[in-house]
This record gives sequence, structure tokens and C-alpha cells, in this order.
Amino acid sequence: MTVVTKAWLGLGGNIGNVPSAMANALQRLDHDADISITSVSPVYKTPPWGVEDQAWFHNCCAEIETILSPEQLLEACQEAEREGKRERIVRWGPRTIDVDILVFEGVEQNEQRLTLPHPRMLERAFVIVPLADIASSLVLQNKECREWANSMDSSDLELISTDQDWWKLV
Ligand code: A4P
Ligand code: MG
Repeated sequence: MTVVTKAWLGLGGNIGNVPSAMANALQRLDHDADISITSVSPVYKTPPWGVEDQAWFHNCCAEIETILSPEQLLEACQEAEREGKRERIVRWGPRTIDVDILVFEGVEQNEQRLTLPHPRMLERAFVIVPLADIASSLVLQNKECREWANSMDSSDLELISTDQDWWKLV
């Protein structure tokens, strides 16, 4: 029997045309026979977190359904990053496109290769705000995503696109 699981991805980058790179990554994942993109948030322009002396990022989140295991999904995400010609030089530093798994329904694990849910997501408005747009009642540590979003300072996040199909049109 095939088990279909919901998962949520966080995408971002700050080099080149990031909305276009995110759209390409999402299209690529959606073309994978084992992955369906069910919802994509708007794009936000966000101040850099971690290493602050770098360009602002663009970020978005996506909800998917998949028959893949978490590890197989990570491989697909990393393949989509490679397609976006990502070169990783500095941790938390500039990148063309980063695709992280935020939540994989029913899975909690703490391994270096794949930690689920994503360990730093609750500290990051650039993850929680777009996630709340598509998964407001998703429970994260006993609290709904919309509550996390409301309790966070998101005043410097700039909403870029409100068309829910933006990623299909690029
Ligand atoms: N890995 C473990 N758990 C996961 C997971 N849940 N999803 C492993 C994806 N990967 C996971 O990640 C390093 C390794 O983490 C992977 O090989 C994988 O096996 P990486 O993406 O190659 O390296 P990285 O991105 O440089 O490090 P890290 O810690 O993932 O960085 P973050 O946390 O993704 O932060 N500011 C704004 N405004 N917007 C951003 O998008 N992004 C970062 C990167 C920093 N500041 C930002 C943003
Ligand atoms: Mg990452």
C-alpha cells in the first residue's frame, strides 16, 4: 500500500532572480511523479537572518503530498537546489536557492543529515509567516502556525506577490 504524506518546504535565496529560481525548483519538484505541490505561499522579501551583512532574501513556503520517505524527499530537494546552480560557500551566507524540509507529517527525528521538524524554523519570521499563509492551523510544538506568526515581529517582511499561481507563471 502506498502512503501519501503531507510535508511543508521552505525556499529562499539572495543571489540572482530568486523568485524565478524558486519557481523553477517548485516546478521541478511538481514534475516528480512522486511529489505533488498542493499549495504555495506568496513570495516575501526578507532581511537576512544569521549573517546580516548580505543582500535581502526572497522566501516562500510550499505544501506538498508525497509517497517518498523523508530522506528521499531531501534528495529531491537537493537535486532541485543543484538545478538552481546553488553554490554554498558560507553557512547562513549568500545562496541562489535553498530548499529545506520544514515539517514531514508524523516524523520527528534528530539526525545531522535530516532533522525534522526543521530545528530553527520557529525563530524565523521568514519561514513562519509564509507557512501561516498556507498552513495556518498546522500545529508546531502545541501551538498553531498562525499563533506563532502573530507572536512574531514581521514588520520588515515585504509581501511581493499575491497571485497563488506565481510559481507556474515564471
Ligand atoms: N539538513 C538537516 N535537516 C534538514 C532539513 N530539515 N531540511 C541538512 C534540509 N536540510 C536539512 O544544509 C546543510 C545540511 O543540513 C544539508 O546537507 C542537509 O543534509 P544546507 O542547506 O546545505 O546548508 P545551509 O543552508 O548553509 O545551512 P543551514 O543550517 O541549512 O542554513 P539555513 O538554516 O537554511 O539558513 N535569511 C533570510 N531572510 N532568509 C533565508 O532563507 N536562509 C539562511 C540559511 C540564512 N539566513 C536567511 C535565510
Ligand atoms: Mg538549508
